[in-house]
Amino acid sequence: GKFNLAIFGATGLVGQKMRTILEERNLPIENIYFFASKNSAGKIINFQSKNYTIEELSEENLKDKNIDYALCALESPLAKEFLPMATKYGITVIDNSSAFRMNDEIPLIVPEINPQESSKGNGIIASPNCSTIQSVVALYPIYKKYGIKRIVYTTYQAVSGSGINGIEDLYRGIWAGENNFYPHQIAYNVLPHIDDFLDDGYTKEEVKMIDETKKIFNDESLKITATAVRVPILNSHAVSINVETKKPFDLEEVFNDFRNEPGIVLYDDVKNNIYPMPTITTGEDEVYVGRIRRDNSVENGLNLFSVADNTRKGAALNTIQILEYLIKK
Ligand code: 2RA
Repeated sequence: GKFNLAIFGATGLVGQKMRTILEERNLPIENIYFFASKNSAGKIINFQSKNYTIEELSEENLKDKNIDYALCALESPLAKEFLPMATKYGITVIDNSSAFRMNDEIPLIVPEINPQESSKGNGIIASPNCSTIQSVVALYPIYKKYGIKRIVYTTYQAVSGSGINGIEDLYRGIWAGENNFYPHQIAYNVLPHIDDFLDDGYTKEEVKMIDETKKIFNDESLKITATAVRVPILNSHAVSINVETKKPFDLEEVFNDFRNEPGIVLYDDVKNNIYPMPTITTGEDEVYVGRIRRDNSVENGLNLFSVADNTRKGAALNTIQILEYLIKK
């Protein structure tokens, strides 16, 4: 049936993308409310050719609206501040932020993999980090059939992962050789530095990929390492994945496994220069997988390359697919 929906953080890049995708997918929405910070309150935005006034996200503005679901595009600190309160008013929140992902009571959901977990939790459902989502979607057919011992991730992440600030810094770098968001100029450069560094020399982004992969597959035995790199492209993340399976595999069979997996486009015909690229995936919903080849340096080794639109499947679309699963139940 119809339901009342809220977007928390409606004016940021992910919040705007949530609105775009909701326009595309025509969910049975009764009423929709757009919440943002105080300085965005009062602005008008258009949705399904109707004008809506953005409201400041506050308990006062939430409590009497009978909202059923909220898609949260807030940064983590604000998500921590507002989401527990929102669930007090019976709102089920699907959260794109990293605030609650590793909380044992909170399910971490990729609809292609573990949708059934979303019925757990206390009203908050976490959506994984963008680079994690496109990696586990690509790995799922392998995990299901051959088991996985070890994963090595290397990412090539677009500046849109940092929102509007990242996009502006790329242009600043191109036009003026300057930077004031990233620690160094990103234009004509790569930064092996996404999110904060930890004492062990890893970044939080790398730890997110490691911890979230284990939680989504519900498999703490997985051996995983990651290197997350910011690259000077506007949109779509790419991830080079080296994986060691438990069981032996036949490469032709692996190609077929990818061919039949929902949410994946097998894009691999290197004799014709066909392989996943950000210019192909931007604007698309699926995770594109290619460069599939055996890694002969280890037993049961496989290399693959996963590319996806980090603001769609990596963020807004994944939260909306979780919502679609919940309303169908
Ligand atoms: C990034 N994955 O790309 C992080 C957050 N979206 O910056």
